Amino acid sequence: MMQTTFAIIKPDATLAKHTGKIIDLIEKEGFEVVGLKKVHMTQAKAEEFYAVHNARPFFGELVSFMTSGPCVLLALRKENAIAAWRDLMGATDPAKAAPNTMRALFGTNVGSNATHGSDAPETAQTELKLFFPELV
Ligand code: 3AN
Repeated sequence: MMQTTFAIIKPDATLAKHTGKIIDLIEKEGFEVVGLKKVHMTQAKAEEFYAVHNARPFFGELVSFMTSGPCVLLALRKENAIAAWRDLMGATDPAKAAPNTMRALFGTNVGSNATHGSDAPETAQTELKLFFPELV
């Protein structure tokens, strides 16, 4: 099934100048980049985006990390894009991520882990609507 998922290249990766390498790997894996923008998220936007995690102990840390620099936002289209991008990202903790995944290659730790990807079709819709309202 053709799907569009939502991805973020997080501030650790944009500040380390890994944006080009990550997008190159995304395109080599057969994704079509159907939306792309670079934004420095406000605290309010980051809190809205991560609202599902607002009871977690690391919520404050997460919001401050996501607003610490620019993010590159992507809408990615491919067959089964949601699972395909999660596979290409690797596990949340870069130390546990499979070789050659985005988080193994570019992540530092469980907080600074280079990329985000929607985890389900409903989440992808919500996240795309939040950042790419013109596409949904
Ligand atoms: P994923 O992004 O792989 O779906 P989730 O949903 O478990 O992972 O975590 C959501 C976000 O919270 C991730 N971006 C991750 O970097 C961050 N996160 C998860 N666990 C921690 C933690 N223990 N400390 C700081 N940030 C965390």
